[in-house]
Amino acid sequence: MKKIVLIYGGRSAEREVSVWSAFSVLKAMDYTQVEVQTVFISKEGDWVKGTLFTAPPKNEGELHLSYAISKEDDAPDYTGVIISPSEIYEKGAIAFPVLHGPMGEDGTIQGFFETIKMAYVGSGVLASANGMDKIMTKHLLQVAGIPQVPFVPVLRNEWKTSPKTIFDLCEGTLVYPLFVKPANMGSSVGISKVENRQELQKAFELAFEYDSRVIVEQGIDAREIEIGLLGNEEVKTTLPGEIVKEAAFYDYNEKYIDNKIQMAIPAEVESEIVVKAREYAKRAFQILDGSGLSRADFFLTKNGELFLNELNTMPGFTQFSMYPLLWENMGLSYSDLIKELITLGEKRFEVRQ
Ligand code: ADP
Ligand code: MG
Ligand code: MG
Ligand code: K
Repeated sequence: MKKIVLIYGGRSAEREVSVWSAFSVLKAMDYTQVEVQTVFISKEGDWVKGTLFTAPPKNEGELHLSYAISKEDDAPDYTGVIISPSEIYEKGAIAFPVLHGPMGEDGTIQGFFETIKMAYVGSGVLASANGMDKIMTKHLLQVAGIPQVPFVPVLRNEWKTSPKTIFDLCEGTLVYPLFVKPANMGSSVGISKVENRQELQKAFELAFEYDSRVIVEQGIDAREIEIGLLGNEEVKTTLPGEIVKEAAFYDYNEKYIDNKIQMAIPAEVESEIVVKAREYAKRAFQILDGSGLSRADFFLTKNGELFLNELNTMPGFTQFSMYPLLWENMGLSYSDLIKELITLGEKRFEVRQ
């Protein structure tokens, strides 16, 4: 039996998505081949040893869902034990960190796996850190010649010492509406769309609550299309899917809690654009040093201009999420996708040993 250590929850604001992703993954594992030790990371950062699954969970309760989402103490059946992170190590076992956002998707936990010499699913330290940081991503995409919207990176210290210079720089380089984002976040947390200087000021204040690095981007009116990536040094891409929008942009609640997003898979996009998007996605994955999986998110304007927005190294992974559905559209089922990700993680580990 192969041992999978499924790690979920996490300290980031995206904890809840992670729990739902983990639940889907657990249900789809092939228990004739594997057993799954669950470990959840609480809001406070405690590592809690959960159940050892040798069969799929029957309901979310088995995942201590309410405990994992928040420590509000409405989980009376909770029996987990707090462990030291290194206790997850077991020879031959592979970690599957279904964690989104800082302290999970950003290279920190990947560094920990490297340190204890444990195989793991997904990107390594460099790609995770690069993909999580919107400023670093943009710098790398620039080097790779991949089109993206104009942007201005701003450090908290610059903002504090000379806000007027920053306002002038943003307004001199970009045209309202602008998007203001913490560099190290995901799931729309801390992001604002702004129409004027007053809103820009507020948006900076909010974004700097989450990170000391903020990016201001040119807002554009565009369709959002996404490409799935799967592989290590050799990587495959999917046809694009589209996020069909109604609101100006999806905030965290709309995206994940209210489930308001509609998807079109495959997206109705001209074939030349599909070819370009797949090529840019691949190039981005390679320049960021991706491995395992990623979802490349693009903007597509009415004039057919394509801009890469970001690469998500641990995209939402529930059975209803874009990334697995993109692969399903290519003929790869959710359970086979999971198997493939585990194989890729093991291969990467062997190569690096
Ligand atoms: P996250 O990592 O939190 O998903 P994104 O950069 O993808 O951050 O931004 C979240 C959403 O905000 C996007 O999916 C899109 O709807 C909207 N958005 C972000 N940047 C822009 C932009 N420059 N122009 C138009 N819409 C944007
Ligand atoms: Mg993101
Ligand atoms: Mg996004
Ligand atoms: K990202």
